[in-house]
Amino acid sequence: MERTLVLLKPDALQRHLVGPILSRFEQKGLKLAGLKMRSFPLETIQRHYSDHADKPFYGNLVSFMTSGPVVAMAFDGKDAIKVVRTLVGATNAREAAPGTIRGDYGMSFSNNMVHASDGPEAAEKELGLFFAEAGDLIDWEPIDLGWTYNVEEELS
Ligand code: FUP
Repeated sequence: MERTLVLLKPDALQRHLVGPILSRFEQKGLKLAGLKMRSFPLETIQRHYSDHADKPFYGNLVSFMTSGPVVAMAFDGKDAIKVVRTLVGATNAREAAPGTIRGDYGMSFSNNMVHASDGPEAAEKELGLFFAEAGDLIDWEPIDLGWTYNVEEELS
């Protein structure tokens, strides 16, 4: 099982898309392991996007991400990082495939509603940034786990 970080960006909240987007992940079979709405401190957002610090769009990206509240979510699942990235779709929402979150709900490159960790290293760093407090992340067992997966082939 893998754990990954998803952020619903300020545009997702302004456009009342928190419920529809969260539903996509839940309905896929991913398990919610953490959920938090905050106006995150500038420093948290800067550290989150530190890989982009030298890019021309970094300033606008950080301003956008601190322009309103963000919903941080952690999801568990087999290959969760890749599964979530596939559900989210291409960065430019205008080019994202129909059926993906960005493809279905967005028209913008920068206001693209969702962030999702792009690999195990990023997931570990980002989960540590947004779910740093004790009790933020919860291990629990959904009763349908044995129906969501094939127990012998996928869970043992
Ligand atoms: P993604 O992994 O799809 O979230 O995209 P990136 O990590 O490459 O970029 C992070 C965010 O920076 C994107 F969601 C949108 C923004 N961005 C720009 O505004 N302009 C660019 O040229 C690239 C990224």
